[in-house]
Amino acid sequence: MNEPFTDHYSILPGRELGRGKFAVVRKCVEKRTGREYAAKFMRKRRKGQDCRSEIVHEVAVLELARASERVVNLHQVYEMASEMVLVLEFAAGGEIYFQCVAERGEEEAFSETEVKRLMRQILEGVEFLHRNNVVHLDLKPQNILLTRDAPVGDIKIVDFGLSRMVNSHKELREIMGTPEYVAPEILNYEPISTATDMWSIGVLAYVMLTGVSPFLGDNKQETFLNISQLNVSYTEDELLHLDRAALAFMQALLRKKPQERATAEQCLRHPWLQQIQEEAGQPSASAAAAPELQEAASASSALLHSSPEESPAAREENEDVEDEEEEEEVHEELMVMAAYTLHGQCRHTTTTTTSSSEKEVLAAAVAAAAATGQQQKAVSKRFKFEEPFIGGLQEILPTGEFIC
Ligand code: EBD
Repeated sequence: MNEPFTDHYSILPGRELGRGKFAVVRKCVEKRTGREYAAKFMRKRRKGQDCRSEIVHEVAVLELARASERVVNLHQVYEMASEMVLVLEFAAGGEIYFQCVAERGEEEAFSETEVKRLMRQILEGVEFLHRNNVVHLDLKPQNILLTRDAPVGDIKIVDFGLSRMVNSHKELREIMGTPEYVAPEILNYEPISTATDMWSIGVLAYVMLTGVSPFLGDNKQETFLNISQLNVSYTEDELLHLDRAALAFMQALLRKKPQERATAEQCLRHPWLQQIQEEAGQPSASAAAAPELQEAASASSALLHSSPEESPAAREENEDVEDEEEEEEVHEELMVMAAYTLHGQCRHTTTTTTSSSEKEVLAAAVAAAAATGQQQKAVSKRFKFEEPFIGGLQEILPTGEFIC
């Protein structure tokens, strides 16, 4: 399809749905049918490198995932000289992010019953992806959209810009993701697997249920340290009113060893998700549904402590200095570890190589944070409201923008 996109679609005026460094998402209408879509405009050249193949990868994954209702549908693709346009299903409800950070007890925040229904849908999507050897690697509330918001609709998983194929013959190691949601193995430059997504699902469940980001520190180093030390509190006020099965669910996922985490399939059979229709506050089904998950809670509790009020004295934020150039500001918090990926290679080449400088630099950063002293405690806290929020789209291919 080489006809210009604008022959067939009108771009609706008004706010962008999302924006990243190399992509803009806008609402549009197909002229022939009057149907609404979201058009994702993606630049093919980024930092002087041809990144067309990465966009093609994203398209391929979306095509593969056409069979799943839980993944945003790809309608058409247009290729122009310098950009490609992915015409995607329009999800009118937007990101679940806003309901996650809404004040608890208020109208806008999800109830536990709602979270269960949405989490089940998210797991259905992730189970589909994993069954097809796709790992998403950037699961977070900004990448889970709703078909409508009142009443709350169904979920659609979006943004496959960081996704990868995994298979048993080839090891995949990379450093990427969104700090609050990355699994410990990413920080350690250890192999990535479907379990890497399951960690993010654990973080997602925590955030959806409480509005608190469990590993968020005052800066990335602290966040990474909280993750690698499994500094997470299961005694926050926000967790106390929850079904205990909800805690067990999160604890089955927030485990350091990937092989110990529950799979998407196991999660779907977890007691917490068995009685979707039940009233909020009612006790959950018996443990019989997935006995293999029951030990998780006790096994990990030894590692956990409640979070202190203190946050460490302000240290210099030495990150992101390399990211001065081009285009709009991008939400800092959502950025991937720019500081650790400064060399000039395309990230497709970062698989399997040993003793990568990335690994060393990242390990050094985590060690440096540890060395500042106060770090044996959890420093998790709420979302940073003070930071500007720009449309919700993190940069597409965040690693790429530094490496590509
Ligand atoms: N906010 C966003 N998307 C919306 C709306 C509000 N509808 C979409 N934010 C958003 C978040 C992540 C990405 C893009 C936009 N319907 N369909 C889409 C958006 C497809 C995914 C990242 C673009 C109402 C991506 N891709």
